[in-house]
Amino acid sequence: MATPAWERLLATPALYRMRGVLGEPAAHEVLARLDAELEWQRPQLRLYGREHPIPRRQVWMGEPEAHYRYSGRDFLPQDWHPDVADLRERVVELLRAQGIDAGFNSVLLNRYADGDERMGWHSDDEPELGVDPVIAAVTLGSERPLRFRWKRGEGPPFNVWLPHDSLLLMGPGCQARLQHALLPRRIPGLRISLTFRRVATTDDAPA
Ligand SMILES: O=C(O)CCC(=O)C(=O)O
Ligand SMILES: [Mn+2]
Repeated sequence: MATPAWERLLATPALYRMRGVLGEPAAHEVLARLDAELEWQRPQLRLYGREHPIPRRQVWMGEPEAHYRYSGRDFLPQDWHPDVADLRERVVELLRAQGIDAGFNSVLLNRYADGDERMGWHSDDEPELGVDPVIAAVTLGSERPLRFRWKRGEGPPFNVWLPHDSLLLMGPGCQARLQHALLPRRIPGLRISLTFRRVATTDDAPA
């Protein structure tokens, strides 16, 4: 498959977008299969001492040793779905062509049924992601903006629109300097995102 072009959104920290990751009809077929075949979960999050269901559904997937701690919970990964395993290979190959050795061993899949479902402000900077992680996010389905804001007010907040079948690369520095959120918007339609990560495993050498 031909390699589509990267668009540079920011040079420092590196923020890049690519359209047409899988091409059609593959991208729509993968969206439909992931929606139908995954065990989508809505875990409870503890916020100010109270439990709330998260405003989206999610699946944690990856290598068996890729545990993930989130809001005080330990999530065990589900086995790779074949489409997600293929997509990981595709993303890793696209990044390798840019000289980035990502080594993703896991992915958080988020399922937003419509524009009411969302993810709040955060950086992906959990300790198990290591120092200065590279994160690659594939969007399938409804196009929505991912909103970014600078932690130290270096500039105004900005939107990155993520169309169906696109890939967003958050490179070195992104998590340290920026937060991101998928805010509620009056945009109909299902959206699934896959944020590929490398989490430290018990096999990794101690830091
Ligand atoms: O759905 C998105 O594009 C954002 C997901 C995200 O930020 C995450 O999984 O950490
Ligand atoms: Mn994130």
